[in-house]
Amino acid sequence: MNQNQQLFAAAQKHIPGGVNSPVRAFGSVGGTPPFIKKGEGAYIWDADDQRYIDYVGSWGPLILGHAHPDVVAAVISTAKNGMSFGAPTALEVELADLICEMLPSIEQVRLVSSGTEATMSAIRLARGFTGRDKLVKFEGCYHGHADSLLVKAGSGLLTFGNPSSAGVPASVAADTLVLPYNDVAAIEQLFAEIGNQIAAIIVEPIAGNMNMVQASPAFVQAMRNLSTKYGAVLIYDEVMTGFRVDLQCTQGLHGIKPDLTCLGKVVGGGMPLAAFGGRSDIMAQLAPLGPVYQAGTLSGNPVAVAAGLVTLKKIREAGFFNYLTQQTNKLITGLIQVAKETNTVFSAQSVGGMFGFYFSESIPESFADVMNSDRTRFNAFFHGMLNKGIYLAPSAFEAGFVSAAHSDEDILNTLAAAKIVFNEL
Ligand code: HOZ
Repeated sequence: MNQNQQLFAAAQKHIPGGVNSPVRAFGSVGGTPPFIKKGEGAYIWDADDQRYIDYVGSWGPLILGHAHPDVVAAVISTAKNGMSFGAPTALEVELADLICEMLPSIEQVRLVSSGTEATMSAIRLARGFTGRDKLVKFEGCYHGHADSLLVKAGSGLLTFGNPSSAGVPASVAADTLVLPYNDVAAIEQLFAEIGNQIAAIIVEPIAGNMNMVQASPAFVQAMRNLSTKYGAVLIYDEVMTGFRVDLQCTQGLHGIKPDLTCLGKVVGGGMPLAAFGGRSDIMAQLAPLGPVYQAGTLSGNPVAVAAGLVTLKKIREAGFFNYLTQQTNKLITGLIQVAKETNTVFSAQSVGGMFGFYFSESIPESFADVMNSDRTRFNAFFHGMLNKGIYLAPSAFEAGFVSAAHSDEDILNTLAAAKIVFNEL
């Protein structure tokens, strides 16, 4: 057994499935997950000293690459003054101000520790604000693992073939209404029937947990118009897309002002930090101002805030996003070209530093389209690439990420590996 196999076997003794988050177990692709011991720039190294070009980037946060020196320096210097206080700090005020400056829809923001906390809290807030219970979500969208959101969800639930979780009371799930993604007629019909009972629509405006699927302009506009008309809260879950697809996130690209936005991943620069925010009249319902309770010992943790602040400041530097977008484009157009040369049925797309690729003729627009792509081919491609030192998300239902540390040479090496692997499929 190599080191990765030994560690995976040892991990299973005291950690369920050997992992602390299900997709990491390689359940849908099979095999042993590499245990990562180091990351630097675009690369990670496993316990057997194998180096990989990393297109997971900790599932999105590492937009600057692994262990960026400025982020590491900020974390160390902040930690030297104390790890956590459970009391307000100047740093969190700076981060809140910066988020509100970067995202005009956010007038007030609260910091939390994970994307799950952000979405769960945003939904409670929307329910408290409207006095209504019903929640609309879309098939294949994943918004973390709070009870009311684990209904027909994506990410690990799709990986393991069960898009709804055991342990969620039927009474809780009953208030979650699930519609097909990008289906304007379905959402119009639902609002016409029960629009005045709906507290919120929550959506990944570019879905990244059923692979990457983009919302159409008509769908986005319908969600905005219907929420406004019926007094429901429109929640953009930009945990994955926030500061990843554009400096103003998906909402900037769409020209849409959601009522609430959930952020995570990039906003924490690789540390456990997330946020939710939006209209100040809605945010004013939160305790201590209002009756909707939400709290956390590690909320606004100074070390995490320091990492997030440096990351946001770096991505605002002139040319950063253009470069990131250009590198991601090179990867995606290159993959499409190599697939063509090898007669592989394949499609791919990217927005900013986020991408999706599919073993299907055309880019999926819905959960049903994603389910029609060739997952057996994905699994073979995944392992072929892993063997060649290219680390992709271990599931056909996840998006991929490029960082500013990915060089032209990294991308060319990735394409050279892909050409060999496509030929072997
Ligand atoms: N839910 C994440 C993917 N969409 C996976 C998180 C993890 O395993 O770290």
